Amino acid sequence: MTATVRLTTAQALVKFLAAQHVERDGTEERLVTGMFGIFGHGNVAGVGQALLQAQVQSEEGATGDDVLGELPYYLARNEQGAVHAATAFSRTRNRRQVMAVTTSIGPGATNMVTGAALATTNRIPVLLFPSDQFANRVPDPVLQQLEDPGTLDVSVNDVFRPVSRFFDRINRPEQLIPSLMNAMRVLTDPADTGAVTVCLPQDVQAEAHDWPLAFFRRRVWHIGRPVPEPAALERALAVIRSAKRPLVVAGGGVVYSEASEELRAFASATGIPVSDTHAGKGAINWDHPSAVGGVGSTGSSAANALAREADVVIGIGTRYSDFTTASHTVFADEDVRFVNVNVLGFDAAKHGAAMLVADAREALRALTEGLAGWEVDSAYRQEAVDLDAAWQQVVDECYHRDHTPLPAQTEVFGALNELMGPQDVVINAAGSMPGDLQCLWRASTPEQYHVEYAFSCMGYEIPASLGVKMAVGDEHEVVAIVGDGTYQMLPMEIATIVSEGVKVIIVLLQNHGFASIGALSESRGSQRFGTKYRMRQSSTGRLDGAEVPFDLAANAASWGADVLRCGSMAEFRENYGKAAASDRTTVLYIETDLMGPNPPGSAWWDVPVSEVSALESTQKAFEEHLANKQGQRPYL
Ligand SMILES: Cc1ncc(C[n+]2csc(CCOP(=O)(O)OP(=O)(O)O)c2C)c(N)n1
Ligand SMILES: [Mg+2]
Repeated sequence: MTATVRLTTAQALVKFLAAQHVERDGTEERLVTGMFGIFGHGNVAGVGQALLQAQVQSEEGATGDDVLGELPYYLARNEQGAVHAATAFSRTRNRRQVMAVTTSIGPGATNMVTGAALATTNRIPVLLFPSDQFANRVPDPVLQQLEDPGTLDVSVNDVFRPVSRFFDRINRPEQLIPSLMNAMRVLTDPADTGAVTVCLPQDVQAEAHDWPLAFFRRRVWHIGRPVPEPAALERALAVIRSAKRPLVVAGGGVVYSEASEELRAFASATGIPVSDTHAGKGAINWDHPSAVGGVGSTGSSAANALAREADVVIGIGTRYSDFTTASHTVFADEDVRFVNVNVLGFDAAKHGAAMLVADAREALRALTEGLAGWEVDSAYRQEAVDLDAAWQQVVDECYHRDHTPLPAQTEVFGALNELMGPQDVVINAAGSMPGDLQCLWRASTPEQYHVEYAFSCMGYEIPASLGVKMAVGDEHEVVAIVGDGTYQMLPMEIATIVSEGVKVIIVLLQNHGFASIGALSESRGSQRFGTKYRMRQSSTGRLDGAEVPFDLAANAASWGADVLRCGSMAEFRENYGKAAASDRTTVLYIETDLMGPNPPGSAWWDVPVSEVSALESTQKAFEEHLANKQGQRPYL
């Protein structure tokens, strides 16, 4: 007879998660290291009871088949923040380890949808357990249940389907077995990974079942490194060997595969210049002779000049977002061809590429070996070096502008870049900051640069700083840069950070509005309408009165952080030193100029402009838009 243990579904869930491990390159560690969450009636007596039992049993050193194992619990303030923290943790661990999130039903569950979409868009694993309405339907409709007169087989949790790479609902306890096995498979598959959502009806969580003990055995999931197929490798090598002006685009896949050394070796041996995306920044150190910085809409003039004339683009671990291709304009050579290295065939196939469906590290080794003896012309090598040197002068100017009366935000980035160590982490996601950071940040390691620019979600930064800090530990500073707009959207995880005794540095850039969307609005003819935080003025009826009299620094202090107000760049630098020396979470508050100046742009971004308009500003912007669209094309 099969040996079994009688546990609730929620207890079985915790016991299973505590037994999962992961292996890559010979290192074994826990796969699921903890669970964030917020309890409500949907999960307090099910998952909540199981987490408590796990804690009590481990405090008591209990032994026996019904011992659940350790799964630390972290109380978040907002479910969206919980998912961001978990996602940032996993990204920092290069997708080797994950955190889970438990929520109640209804709004607690749907609050996670944005976080799930962010994780899936970024191809980062995160494990979500939204609670769900009763599977037995006896007390329906329960508090927070959405009713559909046309079907009883629907709940708000169905909105997770398109934003999850794996979705399931546990309507009977025994369904947990195949569900969790598949959940672990997806979490640990670099090609398939993203948000994994397993909905837990509130009655089923608390229901007992006799589980086979084998379900809970110590299990190791292996993160693979698929090698390139020999014929595909030959095809890719032939394309590269025929190139006169090749350019690498290094994406997040290089970082997650931990292939920096191989990328540097490939670049040094072949002389091929290497540009990067947000997720790939630092994969090659900024001062490597082949590094030319960020490419695309907010890229460096060096990378974009090379991209324009590249005859072969070698994309490694990139999704080719519109910011990377400058909306299909930056690769301008009529006959440009692509070689794409990616674990996911979907990405490898983009732009009619010669596909190498493989792990970045394995593929780079094979390409370097296959190209032995081949390199680009020394004139081309030198051209890349010269272009980068010219761009580095622009970076220095942006870092040290001495702009008055308020500093430009690029001066803040310069100070941080100079003050932070190579293993410290800078975090950002939305606003005008990612664009500046992509072209200005000098990343010496991939760990240093954590900008979420697939979903570019305002509010990611503060919860992400918690997840990153949990991943990197106390020796490394973790610095979240947030705009005033982002701050107002999701500041509350500062309370979680403080209550967990975690130390991060938050740099709050106050410019009383949207520098980003304001500038975009102006350039697209919409005159910065609705992009400033101003009082509604009765004479105009518009939001163009005085600055709104709130004090975000005082607000940050109210969550329990130390706050240092910085009246100048000199004071900012001095206060960064204080924040770094402190063991408490510190907010550095600084007012910056809403109007920049920002770094000079060298590529376009396609944002549609109204084709007909009664406004002259819009008509003019539409003409410009049409002219810019001329350079746009499919890559076939
Ligand atoms: C959740 C979310 N809502 C809306 C947007 C669109 N958006 C992008 S940047 C931005 C304004 C950000 O303002 P702030 O944080 O002050 O940064 P700044 O633009 O001033 O640099 C908005 C609304 C977004 N990226 N994310
Ligand atoms: Mg702002």
